[in-house]
Amino acid sequence: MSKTSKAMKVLVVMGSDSDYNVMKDCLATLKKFEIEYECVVCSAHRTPEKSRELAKSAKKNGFACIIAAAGKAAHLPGVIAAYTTVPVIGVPIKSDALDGMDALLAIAQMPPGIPVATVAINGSVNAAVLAAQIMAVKSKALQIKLKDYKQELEEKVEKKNAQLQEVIKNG
Ligand code: RP5
Repeated sequence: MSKTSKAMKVLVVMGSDSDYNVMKDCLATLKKFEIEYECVVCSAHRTPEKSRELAKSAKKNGFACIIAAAGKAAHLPGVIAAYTTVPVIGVPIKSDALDGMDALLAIAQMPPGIPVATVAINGSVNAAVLAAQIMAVKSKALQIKLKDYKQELEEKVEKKNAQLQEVIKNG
């Protein structure tokens, strides 16, 4: 599916298949930017060896960026970041008990030297956009797509503003 280049893939890792409902928007956004990705379920706690292997092989497997999503005691993004120099973007997934604050803090509060670029709770779209922006450093095509994307956002806001002005005028 890639229109970028062979070494411009994103690895999307989810702590559970139950994270897919949030992460499907991330995948859709990667698709929109025509970024090739692989998406796997892998848990830092339930499949620790797989987490290590995925992280350690990410660079040689051609991944330019890793997006890791997890809820609750969300150690997955940090554990992956510990094993690789590929940039890791963490997505805290909202769960019932603490509304995602648990995952947000677990993902964001990394020790110096091992960063995880943390997006908002359930901010899976931004994870994809940030991955695109990281990869755009080496891709003119992606730079253009990102510029178009921002233009689309601007146009949507202006359209909503125009509609609101009508409501205000007539209300
Ligand atoms: C985390 O625990 C997962 O990322 C998920 O958000 C949460 C619940 O996992 P399941 O019990 O639904 O598999 O590790």
